[in-house]
Parts: sequence; structure tokens; C-alpha cells
Amino acid sequence: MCLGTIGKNSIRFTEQFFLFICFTVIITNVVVSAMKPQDFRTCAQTSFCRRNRAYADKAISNSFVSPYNVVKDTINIENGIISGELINTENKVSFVFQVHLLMNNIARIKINEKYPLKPRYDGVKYWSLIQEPVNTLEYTENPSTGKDGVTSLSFGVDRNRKVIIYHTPFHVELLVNDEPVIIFNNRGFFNFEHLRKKDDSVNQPEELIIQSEINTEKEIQTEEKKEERSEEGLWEETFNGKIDSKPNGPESIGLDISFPGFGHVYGIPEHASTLSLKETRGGDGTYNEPYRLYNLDVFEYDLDSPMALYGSIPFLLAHRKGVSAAILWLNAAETWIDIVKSKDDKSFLSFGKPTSTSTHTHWFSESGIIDVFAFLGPTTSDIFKQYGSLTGFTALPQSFAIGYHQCRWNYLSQGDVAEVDEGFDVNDIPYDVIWLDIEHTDDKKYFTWDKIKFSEPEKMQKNIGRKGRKMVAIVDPHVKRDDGYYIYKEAKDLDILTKDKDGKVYEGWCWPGNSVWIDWTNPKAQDWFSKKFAFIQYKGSTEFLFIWNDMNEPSVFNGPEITMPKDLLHYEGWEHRNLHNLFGMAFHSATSQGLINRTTPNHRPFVLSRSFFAGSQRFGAIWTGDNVANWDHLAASSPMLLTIGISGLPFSGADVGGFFGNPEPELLVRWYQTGAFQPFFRAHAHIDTKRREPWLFGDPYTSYIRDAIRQRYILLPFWYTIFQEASTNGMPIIRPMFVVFPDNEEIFAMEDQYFIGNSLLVKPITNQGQTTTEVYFAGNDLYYDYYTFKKVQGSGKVKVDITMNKIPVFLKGGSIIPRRQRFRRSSLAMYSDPFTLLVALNKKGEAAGTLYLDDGKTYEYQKGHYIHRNFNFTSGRFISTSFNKQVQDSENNYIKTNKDLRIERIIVLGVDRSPKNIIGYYNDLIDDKKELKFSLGGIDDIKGIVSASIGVSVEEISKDIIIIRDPKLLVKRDWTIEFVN
Ligand code: NBV
Repeated sequence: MCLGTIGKNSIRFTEQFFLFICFTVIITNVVVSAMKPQDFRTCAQTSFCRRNRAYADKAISNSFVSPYNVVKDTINIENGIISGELINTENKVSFVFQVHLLMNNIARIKINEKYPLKPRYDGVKYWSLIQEPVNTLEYTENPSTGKDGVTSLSFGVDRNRKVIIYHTPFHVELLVNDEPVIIFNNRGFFNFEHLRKKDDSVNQPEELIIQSEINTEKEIQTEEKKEERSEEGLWEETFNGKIDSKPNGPESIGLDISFPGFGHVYGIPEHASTLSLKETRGGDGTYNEPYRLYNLDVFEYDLDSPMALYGSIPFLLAHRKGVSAAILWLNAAETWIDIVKSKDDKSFLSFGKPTSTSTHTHWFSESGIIDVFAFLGPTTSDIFKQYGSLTGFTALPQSFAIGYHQCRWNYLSQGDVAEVDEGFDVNDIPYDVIWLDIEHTDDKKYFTWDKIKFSEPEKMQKNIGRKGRKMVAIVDPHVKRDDGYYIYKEAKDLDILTKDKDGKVYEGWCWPGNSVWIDWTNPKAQDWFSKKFAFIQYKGSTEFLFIWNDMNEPSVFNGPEITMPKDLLHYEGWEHRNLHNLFGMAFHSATSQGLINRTTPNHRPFVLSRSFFAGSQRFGAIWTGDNVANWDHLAASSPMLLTIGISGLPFSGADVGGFFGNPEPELLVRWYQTGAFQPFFRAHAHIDTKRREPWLFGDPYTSYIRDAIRQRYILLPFWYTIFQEASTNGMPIIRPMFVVFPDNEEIFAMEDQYFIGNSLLVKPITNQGQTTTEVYFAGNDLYYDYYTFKKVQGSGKVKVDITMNKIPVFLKGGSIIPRRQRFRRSSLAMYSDPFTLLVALNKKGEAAGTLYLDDGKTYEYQKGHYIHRNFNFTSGRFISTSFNKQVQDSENNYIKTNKDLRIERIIVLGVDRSPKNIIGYYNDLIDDKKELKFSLGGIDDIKGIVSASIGVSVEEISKDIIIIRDPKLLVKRDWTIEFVN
């Protein structure tokens, strides 16, 4: 088994690794090979999951009535908060609840015990929210408020949002234009396990255990397993021989949340599942397990599964024709979500016709409080903005970060790095970043360098930097327990290490052997760590070096489910179980702050993280972890990234080529072609795989890969513009079909094609030897083949022939896309290049688009030092105006240093007749009109642009295009181009 872990390429790095893995395998039973489902708990092996599912089963029986009622005369309405008391009529435990009506059509429900034995964790908000949300005072109490056991208020600017609180039993409806969109506790699954003493025998939720025994009988067969899920699950739980001491006993919270009339729900990443989420309790083609949110290191993960993966965002979006609604379940403890759908539900019949399917979700977390945000849209774009206003919008990255990244575990030495870097130049392939995995360190001590293989790290980085490129080095969260290692020593002395249940420093196994983990939730740790990236502290680092955070779920080789025990102790004594899912984000946050701090003026950080939570978008990009080099994993990358993107974290990608295994050349090519159209574009490979730099495959494959990467670079201005927009309005960068066409029910579940922004339609090819595919052209408008500029004939599903050199990409009529068409070695080398504007007219002969530019590096843009153009083509007039009202052009540092940036070409698609002439002028020099050179499908002009269209010959390019040559217009100025007939 140990031998099997050593591949041909790993020889250089080592016996040490070999011994370590063998050792690890022996002591921990962790094998670096296929995923083992038995390493991870199922619902039936998790006591609070069993209990809450069992509670739900009990609640749907006819005789059941939820025991939670509003206590008479406790309701109070003040400053946008409705508060009151609840009582569990069965055990007489009291709770306090608050419904906050917030700005921007958001509502929040909080429920906690009134007299908890000790405080329950309520700290997630400090990590996920950018500020305490502001209550709205725009509400009107309805006349019936307080009477008949119902409290109701209308809120929002137009008072067209409504909250209705039913007192007996307690449930809450949220309505938009008088139609309920979200209902809490509609099915009576609300279950709040109050804190109790172990010897308080009256107060144990035993009947539920008995109920769950019945429910899970079929799933649990062996004696051993029976033992694991015995009643002790309440006060102690054992999994794979590891004991969770559970000092607080049962403390879970559960609530059902229904979406009446909504047939589709999306979100709650990270799962290798479908875009439109599946049902989880019974029925054909559904899952038997709930979707699980518990950040775990699951390498070579199974597809089409609700199993937990590396990250968690407890955000769920429901969509139906005409309206969207969403919720954020603000809890970072282990969480499970059951989903069922009902057809023709009588109580909801009038809503969401014609499908009249409703979706019912059931959320339960192991600990914490109930704190749920409801986003009342009404459109998906409203929701993205509402969610971003709470948790922050994605940080605008440095521009290099959206170029192509070359990674593998590992580039073996600085010589190897230099050779790979050179390989890109020799083969005329652009790239921006070369990555170093864990082997670059001295004995897995992050912030250090292997003294022999990376003896001159600064020189190495500067050589890369000289070409306008960057490096990324890995920094994992485990720290080698070695007194000679300064990171360990300092962290120990500062007393910022995570403790075990008895208050001693927790030690576990990871890459360096015996390791400790910094407690990222401690403000002192955040502060200390964010100084570790100063160039004088991180020896051998330069401004060309950026960071990769891996293993931050955290991955602990000998921990339960390969992660931290839940009873470890963090800052202020909080148990790990309360905040497990945000631990990785806290590390990401400290790292990203470290990169910001290291320069004056500050530069934008780039930190890739594997683990994530609600709010991670503020700290950097994420990727989908250890996927596999096969066609199914390539196909799965689309729904996974679409899901993560609509959950507020748009800067994401999947390892191009697949991490495990050796992709055949065709798969690798198709993966590059797909990755070039996904937000984070990085090739990566396991240490045991064969080398796969793009030129190792020979033509035609190397050419196909070169073309795919070049397409990424041509479109960088377009990508950067969409990133900037995402950073201000929360729109996903790649968008599912339902986001762009919210009224077309046929495509609500479509996940194998998507849009970049609203303009480019992409259909990845994910089958071997495929020669045709079906593309769905939604809406009643024109589409153009992105490469030939020919109009697509037909709408709806259209069969499209495909070739090996590219995947189908189409431009939606009505869009204007900025491109830079000169091939260079990196994005920085293109910094001053002129632009080509692609104008794709719609049926009305109109188009619109934008272009955003800034220095791509600093925060100067926040002070207005950027260019943001608004392009509009109507009635034969193409006008460029500025969105930037923040500073005068004469004061704009970006404009001052980029004053000569120009438009070098405009291509207008969908024109079949030539205007008499075309004139151009600056809007403030209306008397100085110039006639512009142009042609209608002119061969020479087409020859000039054909290199940007992959594998397409001059003859194949549409003749119905106008190409305006060098209009001599500067990007920074307002101008007009007129077609004169
Ligand atoms: O650091 C080594 C790898 C890394 O290459 C990969 O991208 C991560 O997802 N890391 C996991 C740890 C080992 C995985 C088998």
C-alpha cells in the first residue's frame, strides 16, 4: 500500500515523504488514494442528524402539533425589530425571538434560549457579515397586529413585503406582493435542543432516539455500528474509534423552511452535485442522505453526491418564474439540509403556477443559535446584491490573477521552475503565475525554503517577475511542532494555539509530522499572522510572491473524519464544533491581510483557499480541490462552479486536467478549453502523475492548448470588467441559464452550458470523441458564433457541429465585448495594448457593453483612479461615455499614466449592408468629425482579425460584419461613431 503511493516523479522528493506517508497510513489509516466513504460520517452515524430527521418524521404525522408557541402579550415592535418570547409547551423551556426588518428587503430571524445554562455560540456574524445589518424603519403595522394570535407588518419602500407571525404554533411567513415566498416552521420541524445537565433525566430527548432507531434500522446493520449510535450519542459520540466528548450534550437546532410554488432551489455549496438541488428523502433519482455542510478534506471525491466537501456556504436560493427568494443560515457548526418537493400542495396552490411544485427544506446544525437571513429579491440580481450587502462582495483581484496559472505538486527546484517558465516562451504560450506546492519548503515548515532545491528564492522570483509574471507558494495551516521553527515558537509563546478539551495544546498529524494549529479565531493570531508576510519576516519572499492556503478545513490526518476533533477549544473557550466551517476562512482572512500589509501603498492580495464559508469572497479565490482526471469530473466542474458562484463566491475554478490520474490528451485539451472560460484558470496535478506542461503532448494537442489559453488572454479585458462589476453588485461571473433567462422554465435546471456575464454563452465539451452537441439558445434574440461571427440559425435547442480545436462559444446579440488581440507572454505585457470592440447587434440593431480598467494592482481605484466606459450602439450611433464620476480626468492617476490607450478596431456583427460612410468624433469636439476607414466583410480586414478566431479560415468568417480600422479614438474620452447611410 505504501509502495503504491510513490510515483515515478516523486523519486527526487523522497524517502522522507515515503516514510512519512507509510507512517501516516499506519497510524491514521489515511491512504493517499481513492476516497473512502467509510472515513466520513453518514446522517445515521451522527446523533443530532438522526434526532432531527426523526423529529421531522414525527412532525409530519397527522396528530403532531409543533409545541412552540408565542407567549401571550410578549410581542414588542420597535425600531424595525419584532421581538417576543416562545415557549416549548412540552418541556416549558423559554426562548426569545426577534424578527429584524432590514434595509434592502432583507429580514432576519434570530432565536435563542432565554435562560441558557451557558452562552450559546453567536460569533459567526463577526466573521461572515461586514457590519451589523441596519434595520429599516420603513414599515407599517397592519390593523390586525397583536389580535387573533397573528402579528403582521408590511415593510420595504413600497410596503410590498410582509411578515406574518402566527403565534400558535409559532411560524413565520414572508410575502412579496401578497404571495408567500418563504415560510419558517410551516411543517413544525422547529426543534431547539436547550442546554441541559447530564443528570437531568427528565429532560433528555430520548423518545427521539427511539424514533430514530426505527428510521435507521435498515441502514445500520453491524453490531459495531449499533454501538456507535447508541443513546450515548447525546453526551458522547464515537466514530471510527474516535471519541467526541460532547461536554454540552445535545444542543442542536433545527427548522424547516418552505418555498411555496418554487420548483427549484440552488446553492449550499460545496457538493459535487447538480445545479438544481435534488430531493434527499425518498423518490427516484434522489439522495438518501441530506446535503451536508462540514468542511472536510475528501480527496478524489465521488460525484453526484450530497457528501460534504472542503467548503460550506449555507446560502440557498429558490427561483420560480417572476420571483426569487433566498436564505442564509448563519451557522458554522456541522449542518445538514434535507430537501423535499411537493406537487399541487393545496395550501400553496395559487402560487408559482403553472408548476405548482413547492420545495421544503429542513436545516439542522449541531450547535449555536438560529440566525437566518431572508432575501426577498424579487429578482436573482437583487438577491445577489442583498447577500453581498451583508457578507461583502468579491474582492477585486489583481489583474494577473485572472490570467492562466501553471501548477503541479511539485515543481522540484528553481532550475525546474526556470525551465517551465522558459517552456512557455519557447512555445509561445502566455501564462501569468507559476506555483510551488509543499515540497518547496524546508521540511514542510511554511515560510521557509528547501535549502538545496530552492537555494535562491528571491533570484528565482525576480527572474519570473522580470517577465511580468508572478509566483505562488503554499502556506498550510498546520505548524510543525519544532522548537527550532520560528513560527511554532512564536505562536506557542503568544499562546495562540488551538487547545484540546483539557486546555493543553492540541497536537495532530499532518505533512510535517507532529503538528499544531494556530487558532485563527483569536484576534491576536490574526494580527500576528498578518505580519508574517512582511518581506523581512518571510525570508526569501518578494513582491512577486503570492500565497496558496491548502488543508484549511482543517485537514488533520489522524483526526476524526480527517479533521479536528469537535471538542477542541478556541478563543474565549468556544468549542471547535461551533465554528468548524469558518475556521478555514479565518486562516484565509489572516493570510490575505498579511499580503495587504506587506507593501506601502498596499497592493491587492492574491490568496487561493481550499476551504471556504460565507464571506470568503472578500479574501480571495477558491478551487474545488482534489478532482480526478476523467470526463465526469470535467463535466462536474460546471455545476459546481456555477453553484459556488451564485452563492456569493464567484472567483473559483477546478484543477485543469484533473488532480489525480493522467488525462489522455483529448481530455486535457477539452479541460483547458473549459477552464479558459471559468473564473479561476489553473492547471494542477498530483505528485504521482506524469508531467503535463502544455508542450509535452506535441501537436495538434499543444496547439489546441495554446489556442485555449490565448483565448483567455484575448478576453482578459472582458473578464476584468465582469470581475469589477461582481465586486460592486454581487453578480456571479459565470451565470447559470436561469439567472440570465429567469422566465424560461425549460432551462431552470440546465447546468451544462452557462453565460460569462450576460454576453458569452459557453458549452463545455465533456465527452470523448464528441462531434456534435446541442446548445440551447434562449430568448428571442440573435446569437453569433464567437469565432466565425456567423448568426446562429434557429432558437431553443440547436444541434452544433464541434471540432477538436475549440468548444462552442456564442455571443448574445445586444452585447459589446472588449478584447485585446495581440499575443504576448503575460497579462502585464498586454497592459498598454489597444482594444478591439466586438459589437454584436440584436434584432433591433442595438448593443451595449462596458469596459473597466485600472492599474490592476493597488487600491487606487477606490479613490476613483480608473476608467469605466459605457458603450451603447443604437440607431447606427455608437457612443462611449464614462461611468466614473468620482474624479476629474485631469486628476485621475490611471488616466494620467495611460493617456494613449486607444481603440484599434471595432467589429460590428450582424450588418449586411454597408453604410455610405462612418464618421467618428469626440463628443466635446463635435465639429471635428473624421471619416473612418472600414469595410463590410473586406477580405484584408478579415485577414487582420482571423488570428483571434481559433482554427477558422478567412473564408469561414461571416461577411456580414463591418470592421472599422484604427478609428483613432482614445479609450479615456467620450466619443461617437456614426453610420451614415
Ligand atoms: O499540497 C499537496 C496537495 C495539493 O497539491 C492539492 O492541490 C491539495 O488539494 N494537497 C491537497 C495535499 C495532498 C493531497 C493528496
